[in-house]
Amino acid sequence: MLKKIDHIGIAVASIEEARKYYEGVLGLTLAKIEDVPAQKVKTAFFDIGGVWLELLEPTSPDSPVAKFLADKPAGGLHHLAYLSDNVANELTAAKEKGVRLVDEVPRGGAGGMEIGFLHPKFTAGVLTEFCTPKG
Ligand code: CMX
Repeated sequence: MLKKIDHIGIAVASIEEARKYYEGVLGLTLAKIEDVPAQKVKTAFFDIGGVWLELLEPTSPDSPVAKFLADKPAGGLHHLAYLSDNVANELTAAKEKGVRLVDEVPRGGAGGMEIGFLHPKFTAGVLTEFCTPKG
């Protein structure tokens, strides 16, 4: 079952540059910076009313976020992540409804989460992530 929006992923070329806007203009507080080698990204999290903004900076030229930025150099909305009580069940249910999966099984993501993505061609254009705290 989906519970809420957990986070909004935003692709940026540089977290150091982008955080000037989120901190300096919007007045948000940086909660943490975390490398996620499995996803080839560095992440920065800001809490806004119980929803995280997750800045995503590629750490490798073959990162999915590097590919996104190649098409959209200014960056922008990369994905919406829904908190679920069971990522595997969400993936199975979506597949049964004809949605192409990026992840057939959950994998590790930022913040100790299990995550899984649906392909954006099957999700009305917005890349969809499901996430569940591990354990
Ligand atoms: N949002 C919406 N559409 C997107 C997209 C995104 N983030 N990324 C790619 N697309 C679209 C492209 O615009 C393209 O559309 P057109 O064919 O109309 O031009 C299409 O998807 C490309 O599809 P593809 O060739 O099958 O896939 P790509 O090689 O471009 O990769 C994707 C896209 C989503 C499969 C890949 O980025 C992926 O596997 N993402 C999941 C993992 C991820 O994003 N990790 C980083 C974040 C991790 C974290 O939050 O911790």
